[in-house]
Amino acid sequence: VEASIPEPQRKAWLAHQTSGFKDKDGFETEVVRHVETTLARSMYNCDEQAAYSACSLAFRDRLILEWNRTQQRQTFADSKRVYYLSLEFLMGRALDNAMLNIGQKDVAKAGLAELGFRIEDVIEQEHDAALGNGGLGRLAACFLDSLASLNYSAWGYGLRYRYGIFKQEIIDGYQVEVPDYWLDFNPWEFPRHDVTVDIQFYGHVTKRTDDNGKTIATWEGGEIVKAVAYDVPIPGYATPSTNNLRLWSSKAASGEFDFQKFNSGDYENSVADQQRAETISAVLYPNDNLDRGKELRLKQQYFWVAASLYDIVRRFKKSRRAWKEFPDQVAIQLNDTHPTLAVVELQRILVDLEGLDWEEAWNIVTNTFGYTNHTVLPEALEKWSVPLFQHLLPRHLQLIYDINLFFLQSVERKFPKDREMLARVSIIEESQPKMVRMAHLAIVGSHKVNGVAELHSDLIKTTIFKDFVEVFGPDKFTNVTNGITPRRWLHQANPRLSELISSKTGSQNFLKDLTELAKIEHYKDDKAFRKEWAEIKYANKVRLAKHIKKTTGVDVNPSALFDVQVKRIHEYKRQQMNIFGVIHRYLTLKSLSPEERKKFQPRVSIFGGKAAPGYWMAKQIIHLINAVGAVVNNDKDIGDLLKVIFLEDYNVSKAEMIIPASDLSEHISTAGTEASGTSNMKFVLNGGLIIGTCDGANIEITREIGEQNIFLFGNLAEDVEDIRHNHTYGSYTVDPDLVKVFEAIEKGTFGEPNDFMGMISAVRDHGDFYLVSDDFHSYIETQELVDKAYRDQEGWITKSIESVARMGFFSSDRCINEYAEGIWNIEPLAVKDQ
Ligand code: GLS
Repeated sequence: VEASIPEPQRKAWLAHQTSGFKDKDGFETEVVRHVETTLARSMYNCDEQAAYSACSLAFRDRLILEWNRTQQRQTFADSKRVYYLSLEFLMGRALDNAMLNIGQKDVAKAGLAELGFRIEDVIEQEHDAALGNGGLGRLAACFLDSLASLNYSAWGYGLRYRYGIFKQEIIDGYQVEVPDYWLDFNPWEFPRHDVTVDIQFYGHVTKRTDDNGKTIATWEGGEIVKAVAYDVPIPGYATPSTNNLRLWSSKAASGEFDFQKFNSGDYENSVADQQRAETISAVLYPNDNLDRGKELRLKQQYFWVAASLYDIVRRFKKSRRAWKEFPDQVAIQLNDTHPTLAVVELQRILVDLEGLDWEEAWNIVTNTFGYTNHTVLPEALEKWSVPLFQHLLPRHLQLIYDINLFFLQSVERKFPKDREMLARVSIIEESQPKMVRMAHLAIVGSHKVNGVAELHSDLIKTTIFKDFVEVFGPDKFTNVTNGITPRRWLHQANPRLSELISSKTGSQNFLKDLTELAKIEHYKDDKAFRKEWAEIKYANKVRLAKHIKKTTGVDVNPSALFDVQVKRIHEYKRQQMNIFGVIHRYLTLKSLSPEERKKFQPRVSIFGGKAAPGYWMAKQIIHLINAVGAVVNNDKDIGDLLKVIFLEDYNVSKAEMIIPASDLSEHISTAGTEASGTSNMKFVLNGGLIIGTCDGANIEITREIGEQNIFLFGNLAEDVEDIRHNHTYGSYTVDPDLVKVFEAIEKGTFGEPNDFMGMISAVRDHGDFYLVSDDFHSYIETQELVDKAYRDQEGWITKSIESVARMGFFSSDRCINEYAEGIWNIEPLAVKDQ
């Protein structure tokens, strides 16, 4: 294309392509142009929403130019690319991130001010892109930021849900779900109506033998749905590299609607096909750490995986390389088992469509894929019923049986006559009905399997995947401890802290190499530094207190200890233990004289998080938190000594406000249940301390920051099984302090006791699977240690500074480099030869 542009125009065009605006005037000109042309409004009629839209469009223009150039350079370099397949990308807001990554937030701030807007208000107009449930989806978003920032050639592939995770409203103390229609105006996506793929479902398979005696399978009939690509540019930080996130949207394959039906008067059914097709990408399943086995979910998975693989294979074929080079050009990472069908689909493409031999194809497949496991919870391990598979994807089921046959034959050779081993590792579970075990398929189809924190990676090797370690040897299994992007979780969320740090480290380089944070430890005794450190935390708490006042009407004192637990509501994460602890504190305070009470450390207990709509117990937990708040917050005896707040609709943008405002955050899962956790890293990076169990990444955080800087408590993972066994078969008594908490609830202190009996009886009558009672005493004791430590403000500030200084390890940049080296075998593309 360039060659056909006359030289003067080409030069002008190239000059235009330099990233960023020349100055604030250049930025303003673009904003005004977008208001008046793209949005067709006059500047006299430009509100904050329009300013947001125009500002986003102006930045998007810069991004897309860099995006184009990055894609050209990557194509030209023709080196290996990684494809990150994830059903969830919890991106949050894009504008602030784009401005910061391009390095022009200052320009935008000045320009917007001249146009009469505060940049904070403009940023606030953006609707979160909430295409995920929790940690797993946010991890994928952090990875995209790191991949671009480190100049890796990488694409994300996901689904463009019309409805992301629901919006949570709290009405009378109960969670109410409201649909999240977020696509009204989304300047950050580019529809590619020319990039479409036809995806087949249902139908049947016919087999014939060709002239060479080879069996040829053909998948015929069924229905076709069209996948349409939507591209989202992903800017790297302080680099021109701009990668792509491609999200697929489903459409009816046969145009708008059925004209025949329409003409014959069947108006309603004429659009039925279209609606049915569009249902596939309509909604994100709102479950975290839970598999529900619904047909539509399997349809989503195949739709997305098949479209993505078609795209990847098409790109590879353009290079005209031999098939055996595929794994040298392509690495595909399976984010959990959700995209595991990609293993089967690639085998199908190679064998059925491209005519490769089984062995050769399977070699290519297994060298291409890597699989990340994100949980050991049995209820989250995906299984699909064989009859459902047979109906929806008949050819894939045959291929799975063949993959399993060859796999089991190899196991048999290694472990002759061990029928139990065969049954345990088989991809097919011999249940009624038979089930396809997706994790087994993912392991068999990948060359590397990784967990997401050291403890978790050890646990998968000794529990759920133990047999596979024997089959494949230990080298196939590895650990890559999760990380978070310091751009969003420090620079964007906590600009003042980021600035203070850069004033001491000498540059913003720590945002590219987080280990440079170590330099601030030299200043931990510097008076002025400490003072500013504390002032920043206080200012962040004031901002959160204002939000609390605005959204709940409750006044909280910013000088109180802010104790925060924000994450999905789940029994294993034990928000119930936290609220029982709060009740215990309340009862203790009530039992004291006003004089004695004054000795207590004032606290604000802050909760936030969504419950899956069908998760009854999680909803009960939310209700109890709100019920306790309603009583405690209005108790004159208590005043500022204790407030209990439930923040509605926890999401990425709220996290950016809440996390920098915490003194203490809670990561208190039953040991061995939280694979990693990532908010633990975000809180510490923002100078908050942690109370937590020896679980997930808490353990490595402790190792990095030092035991004196974290409040650990509770039973260890290695003891959990025995304790559970004792609950069932031995003597079992509930912790006496917890008994008092239950009595208070049952007396009706917090409203109708029956509303909360599920939570109580889970502990008292149903074996206390999550060890709430076993850990309660050490939890309460450790909270007392926290109070004591917090009263020593100087000591607390030292802990806070030391912790931040030692968090370098937890950057998602480190994490992505480990994947690149140990799993994908790719190197960054130096920007100059990109
Ligand atoms: C999760 C785990 O529960 C988290 O501990 C982990 O940090 C996250 C990312 O690895 O993955 N698994 C899951 O299904 N949802 C998660 O958030």
